[in-house]
Amino acid sequence: MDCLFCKIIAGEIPSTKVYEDDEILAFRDIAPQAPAHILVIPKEHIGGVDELTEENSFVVAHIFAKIAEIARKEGLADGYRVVSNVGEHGCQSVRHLHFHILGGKQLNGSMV
Ligand code: DGP
Repeated sequence: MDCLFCKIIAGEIPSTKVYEDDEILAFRDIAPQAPAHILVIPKEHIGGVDELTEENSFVVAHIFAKIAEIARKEGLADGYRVVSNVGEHGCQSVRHLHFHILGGKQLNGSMV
């Protein structure tokens, strides 16, 4: 499958890893939009939030538990934003489920 994030998981494309276990990988975004900008992805290929089901969504609970841990380690005690873009209207550019952690500065209050 020609998926950029699957290639990052396989080590075919280098990344700056922040956290990894059997189920998930967290790495720094190549084009950071905040002082801290980390992507957290499942190792299983799931296209996006729109491909989550009762069968595969257990990994999302794990991802969010680790997001809290990662944010603490990154020193984001003052807060941060977790975002998952979905599909064309959501401006999703990589069709592999991912959650952006954005922080390290006062973020804009507007969501769109
Ligand atoms: P989205 O637009 O929500 O699908 O986010 C995709 C993000 O992936 C975007 O913020 C930039 C990031 N990205 C794209 N290519 C690479 C890459 O090769 N390495 C890393 N670390 N991040 C990438």
